[in-house]
Amino acid sequence: MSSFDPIKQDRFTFGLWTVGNPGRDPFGEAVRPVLDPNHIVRKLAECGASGVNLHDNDLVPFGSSAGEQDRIVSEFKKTLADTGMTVPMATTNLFTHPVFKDGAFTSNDPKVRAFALQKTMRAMDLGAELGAKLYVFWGGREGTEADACRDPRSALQRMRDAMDFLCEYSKDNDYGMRFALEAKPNEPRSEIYLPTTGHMLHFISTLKNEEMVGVNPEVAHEVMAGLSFAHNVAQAMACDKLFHIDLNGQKMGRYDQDLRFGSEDLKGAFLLVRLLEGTLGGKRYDGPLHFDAHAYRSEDEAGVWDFAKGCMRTYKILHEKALAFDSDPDVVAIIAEQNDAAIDPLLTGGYSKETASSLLGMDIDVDAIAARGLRYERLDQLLVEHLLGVRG
Ligand code: GLT
Ligand code: MN
Ligand code: MN
Repeated sequence: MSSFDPIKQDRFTFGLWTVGNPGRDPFGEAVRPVLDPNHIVRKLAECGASGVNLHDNDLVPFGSSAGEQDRIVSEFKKTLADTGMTVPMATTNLFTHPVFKDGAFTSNDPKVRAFALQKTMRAMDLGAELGAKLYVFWGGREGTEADACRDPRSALQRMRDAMDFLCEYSKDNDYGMRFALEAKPNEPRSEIYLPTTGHMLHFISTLKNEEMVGVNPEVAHEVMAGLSFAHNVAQAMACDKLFHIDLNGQKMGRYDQDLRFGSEDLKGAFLLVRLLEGTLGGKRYDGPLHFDAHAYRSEDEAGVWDFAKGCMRTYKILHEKALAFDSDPDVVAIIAEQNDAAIDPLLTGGYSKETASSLLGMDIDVDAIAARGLRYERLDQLLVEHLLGVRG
């Protein structure tokens, strides 16, 4: 077994809807049969994943009776126990049923908003029964085409009311859940409220139980918005709000591709793994590493497991590359070159009259600094050479 083969300790997870994606798209039918959730769990365990995540209706079809739900859930729990797999995260499908065609928590119709809360409370009960301590909210339909239909401030207030209510529901039932809000700029709606992780971070600061709520950034969604995924994740990590992460691959300017992790923008994937694993320093992310992606439409079931193994292997390979890069003496030297241990404390220690007068009295040779080359061409080439495997 090579060291890149995934093991449970790697904390890799997949959604039932990811490896279970049958390849349907707006222009074509499914190309693969729908897989049984118990089969998915067994196969994921064999591949080295540690857990599986789900929407309520990925496991229990919409409209099932209480008896059917009990039967499905008890068989699923047995499969989890047999394979040692966990369910770290659960979520609600608030986008497939036509009742949600104009949103769920933000709909203009209070009956739709009531149904969205009812469905979410029931899905949280299911998640809690399966042991999930993280609960994701992706507002897929929380948006507009005809933007004149509501004041966007009402949408934000409705979203806030829903989050405040559901935080209390978790507390009231002792579920011990933390919520992770997932942003996406568009698709399936023309505009989606709270379109990026940065928007979510501010929104969270307006909630009654803000300590319970963090983010679930997804590579594809920030790239669709034209942003650096690593920078968005860094901001979430810096304020201890990275509760969960959706890893995948995406080309800029496309629809939400949800490709195999690392299959596009390898440099971006490398910088992300370097950040999550803290190889440059700083706190590591220690939550689940979830792949919210699916296999190409060209694949049969065997290709789905190739896809799943590929996501996990690429993460582990990039982790090794990041360790090698950050311990490469040439890299360390370029990054250290601009350090100045005498000045740095003046800039990080906060304001005082003494610091202000030290700064005001400092003689800074701006022309010499401006004339100096920073050797970032060399640094980036070193990164490329590590990635291409000729260094490290
Ligand atoms: C859907 C979406 C994902 C979300 C899932 C959670 S569902 O596949 O595209 O980004 O994370 O609701
Ligand atoms: Mn996602
Ligand atoms: Mn996506």
